[in-house]
Amino acid sequence: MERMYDKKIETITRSELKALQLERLKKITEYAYNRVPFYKKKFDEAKVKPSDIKTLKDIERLPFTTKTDLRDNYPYGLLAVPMDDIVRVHASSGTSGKPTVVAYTRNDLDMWSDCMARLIVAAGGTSRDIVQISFGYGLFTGALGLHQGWEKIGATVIPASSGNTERQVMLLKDLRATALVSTPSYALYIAEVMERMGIKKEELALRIGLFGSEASSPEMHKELQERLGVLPTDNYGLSEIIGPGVSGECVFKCGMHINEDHFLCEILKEDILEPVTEGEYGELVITTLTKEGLPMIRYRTKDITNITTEPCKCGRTLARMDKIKGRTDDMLKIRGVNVFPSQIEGVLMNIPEVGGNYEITVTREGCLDALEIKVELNDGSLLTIMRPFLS
Ligand code: DLL
Repeated sequence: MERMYDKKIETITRSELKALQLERLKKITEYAYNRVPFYKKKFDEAKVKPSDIKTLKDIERLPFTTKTDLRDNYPYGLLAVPMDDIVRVHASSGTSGKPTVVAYTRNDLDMWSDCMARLIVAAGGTSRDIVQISFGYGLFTGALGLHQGWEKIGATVIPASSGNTERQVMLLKDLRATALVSTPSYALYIAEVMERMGIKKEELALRIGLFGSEASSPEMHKELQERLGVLPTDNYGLSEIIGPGVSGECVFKCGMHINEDHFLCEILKEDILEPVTEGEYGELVITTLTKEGLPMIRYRTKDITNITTEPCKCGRTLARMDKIKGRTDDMLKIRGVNVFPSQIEGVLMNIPEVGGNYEITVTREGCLDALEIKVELNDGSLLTIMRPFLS
């Protein structure tokens, strides 16, 4: 059996897990209903009470929550605790100019680090690793999320942040990093810069790479393996739910194990939002079962995937979700940043010289995604904006 961070939960029987999930679902619905006026109103409108939750299937009676709800209640309207109990905020971009703000209590941060620690160990991480975190530190959940998880397992963390890629390569080489954490496209870019600098992968000590926050294909993973000498694994999450730490691949790389004792996942048919049969693709909807600061009931991620509960070779019984196949909306992820075309439109339409038509194209610069925007001006001429907002 593989090494595990929390064997008791990671190998729990499906029936014990379901019982635990039901107990927690009852508690969190009660908690959200009593503490967050937004949920009380939504439940009342849907004519459902927390006491109606008697089985896991009863979750289908609860109303959904969306990114728009977070935006409408910006910045702290959905919090279930007084601000005094909040110890951290993060944010991600929303559909308007305002970011989506998320907040954590002390217990939320502990739960988050435990979830991360499980995924890190599943991906092959150990206390002996020296890990370079090349996600941007700041409001983005990626860097601090992974950072706390690696520290929790006792590894050595290099908080390199992103950018200044030649320096990243120097740090990887000189500080003898054995693990790399970044977006998959940035890892490929690091490989490209390393090759340009005339440094061979054999000169590095890298052995594993935890990549996430954007889609990566098996071909991309093969390339990462060849060019950086790492065993790459994919990990998934979103700020509204916790950040990274929702699910991640084990070394067998056959789907991302979900931390199901904290995140109850449903896959719903895209158009009618009703459950699919196991294995079918649909929209992932997540309910946080233990989060105190910002509980999320049936949050529509808009991400498309499927879930299997078939046993995994690693011995974990936690269900696995497939790589994200796409989105049900038009959100783009460009270099780890969520970009909504409507945000760009909002900016363009406030410029008096700009006419009504524009075209957004996602292009490739080496291994990195980039945006190009063609705008029709009022005088009939065409303006091309390359790499808007990206440094
Ligand atoms: O990207 C959290 C994260 C950080 C996950 C680091 C993994 C590693 P947001 O910025 O809120 O949070 O973006 C969430 O990114 O709804 C997906 O559309 C996309 N996404 C995240 N991970 C993956 C992945 C973080 N492994 C949004 N594959 C999500 C494909 C991903 N898409």
